[in-house]
Parts: sequence; structure tokens; C-alpha cells
Amino acid sequence: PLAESPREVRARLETVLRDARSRTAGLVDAVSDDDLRRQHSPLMSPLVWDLAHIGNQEEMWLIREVGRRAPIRPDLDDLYDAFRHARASRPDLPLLDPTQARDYTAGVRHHALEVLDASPLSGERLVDRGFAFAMIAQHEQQHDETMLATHQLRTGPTALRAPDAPRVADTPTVDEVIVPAGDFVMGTDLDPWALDNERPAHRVSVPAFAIERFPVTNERWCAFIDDGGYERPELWSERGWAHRVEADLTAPQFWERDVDGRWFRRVFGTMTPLRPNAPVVHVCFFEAEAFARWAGKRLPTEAEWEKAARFDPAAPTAGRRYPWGDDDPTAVHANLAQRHLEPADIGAYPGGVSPLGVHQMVGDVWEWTSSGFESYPGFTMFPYPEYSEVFFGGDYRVLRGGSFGTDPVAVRTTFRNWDHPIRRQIFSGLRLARDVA
Ligand code: AVJ
Ligand code: FE
Repeated sequence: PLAESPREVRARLETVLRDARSRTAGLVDAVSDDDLRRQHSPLMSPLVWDLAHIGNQEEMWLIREVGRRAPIRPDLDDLYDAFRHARASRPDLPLLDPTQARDYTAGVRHHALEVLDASPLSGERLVDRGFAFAMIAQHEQQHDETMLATHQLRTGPTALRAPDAPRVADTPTVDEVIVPAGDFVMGTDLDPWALDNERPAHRVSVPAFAIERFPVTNERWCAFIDDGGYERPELWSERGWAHRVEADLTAPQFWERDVDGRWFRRVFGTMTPLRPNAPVVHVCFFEAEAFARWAGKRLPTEAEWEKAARFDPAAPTAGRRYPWGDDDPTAVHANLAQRHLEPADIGAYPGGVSPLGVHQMVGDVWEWTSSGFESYPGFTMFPYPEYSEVFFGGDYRVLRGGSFGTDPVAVRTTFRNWDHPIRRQIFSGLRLARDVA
């Protein structure tokens, strides 16, 4: 969380801004300028668009809004407005070239740090305590995860490298914990990093339910495939089956089978034997729903997910920032921050377990929930409607917990992500739940 004194707040904000920029640089410097301009999938922007968009958001929020300074490049606002141009059309726009985009974002950052230096970073209101800087650092990290997904879609030789994610010799048995009925606190008022859709804190009463201790693994997904999971309409919702047929889904995205029937995954350009005990990744909501029905269970609701992640029976009115408590995430707690380019085996993070005994809720894979993206009671839009408000009630499902590609500043137990139910180029997996009597 943001530290207490203005001096500490400033140091923390400088650090997160710098960390986000070095990650961005790593993602863009890994490929050629031609590659930065290329569109690797109609679902994604060319990487050079994300780069300049990061700079443009920072200019709008830190230079103009917070700093009250004159615009640097007002002519770019339209090009890099995500609502004006669909991703598919972005390569045809007169975008900044890679050198111009690098220079622009670097120039904006120079001014942003001057604005930070001149900010008091104290006061009652979040804005006075540096919220806009924290928001911009999260925004850049969110785009970095999107750019990582673009890298995964790239064809050609591997451009990114990282050590393999941790393996576990003794695979834990798949089992579940029972979450007792009762109120818990959903969302937050206090977390200075929380975005508008995570607010306000409110009590939610949840009937008792069971939730699995681990995300669903590749091995279980293979059993689903072998049992005809993709061939049996009764396992799918009506919309889900229509999508399954139309998109010809037969396995998670990036899975390929060799002549002997062994499964491989293309992981950032490298064919890799499927890791049986790692969480499945790159499944859409409709596939997740079908898997759950096949397993005789269901997806958790968003409230169930959050309760399993942060409810502590010993402190029922407090909500934890992370399943393990309020300490900043490290490599002991969770597979985050692109430290690895894949999910880790289940059981690899005993240091990150929640008070109720649920593992790997933060990191590894985003987990689909059955909930649509809606505002919490008492929601106030802040600071702009295009972050959350315009998406409420749309055709989205909420995902929770972050993935191996999510930075710690961009995830916590209250953090809400959302996407269309057909999307699977994101680092999405699932965890199962069920009703209990
Ligand atoms: C919260 C991941 C759904 O990428 O569309 C980035 C984040 N908002 N720029 C997205 C976001 C504006 C957003 N998600
Ligand atoms: Fe954005």
C-alpha cells in the first residue's frame, strides 16, 4: 500500500512508475521496429500503439489534470483513445513510429516526475495522496500484461525468456474447503490503490459453499477432452455451444498434439510439453463453464471468490489485501510480475495460502467467475467513466486474482478484471465451486 509520509509516498510512486517503464521497455525492445508496428491478431493492438497510449494516458492524467500544465501533444489524443478506434483498425492509423513513440513516452515521463516533485502528497482526499500516479502505474502495468498477451500471439522465434515456473514433486490431491455461511466485507474503502469499481466496502452475505483449493490443471482438462467435453452440447450453455461450434474450439488456445497424441503448448514461441499439474490457461468463459458442468460443479460467483481469498474467521470484519495478509507480494507468495512465462504447478505457493486454506488465488491464472461486471452498491465513478462505468452491465464476466503476467501493483483480493465470455488470449483459467447443503 501507499506508505504514510509524503516522502515515503513519493519514493513508492517513483519506484512503481520506474518499474512499470522498465517492464514496458523490455516488452518493446524484445522485438524489431517492424514487429512493433505489426498486428499479431485482430484482437490486439500493434505493440507500438500500446506504447504511445501509455504515454498519452500519462500526459492526460499527470501532466494536464494533476499538473495543470499545458498539453504536450493534444493532436495525439484521438489516435490513442481506445474508444475511438477498435483494436482491429489501429494498424491503419497514422501512428507514431517506434522511435517517436519511445521519445514521446519518455518526454511525458520527464514532466510527470516534475509534477510528482511538486505534489504535496498529503491530505484527506485520495487525489491529494497521489492516487493519479498510482492509477497511471497500474494502467501501464495493465497494458504491459496486454502486451505480454500480444507476445504470446506472435509467431516466429521466442523473443522473451524467463526461468520455468516452480514445479512440485508431490502433487497435492484435488480437494476443496467449505466456506461457512455468513457476512464478509467485499470491496474496500481504505486501500489507496483500489480503483473505483472495487469501492465501496460493503457487507455481503454468502451461503455456505465449497471451493477447490487449487485452480483446475492441464491434466484435468485433458480428461475433459478425452471424455468428449468439446463434443457434448449438454455440457455447454446454449450461447457457449454456439460459440464452440462457430469458433471450432477443440482444446485451450495454443494447445497442439503431436502424431503420438501427446499435448504440447506453444509458450511465447516455444513448443513445450504440457505440464500436467500446472493450471490450465487460455480458456474462455464458455469453456470454463462447460468444464465445471462436466466436473459436476460450477464456477464461483465473484463474491464467493473474494470471500475465499480474503475472509479470515478470526477477524471477520477485516478484509485482507492479499490471501496471505497485507505484506507486499514476493516470489514466496505468488507467481506474479512476469517472473515466469507460465503458471506454476499447483501447491507451489504454500506461502500464499488464504486463511481458509485456498491456494494460488493470486497469480498464475486469472480465474473466471460466473458474475457479470456490475457496480457495487454506493459506487461513485472516479476519476473518469471510461475506466469502469461504461462497462457495467455489458457482455462481460469478471475474472479475479491476476496471472503470472500481472504486476503486484495491478492486483489484490479486491481487484476486478472483466472480459467478454469468448475471450481466451488473456491468461485465463478457472477454479471450481459447488453448493453445500
Ligand atoms: C481492466 C484489463 C479490462 O485492458 O481493457 C487499460 C484495463 N483500461 N486501459 C483493459 C484498461 C484502460 C482494462 N481491463
Ligand atoms: Fe488503456
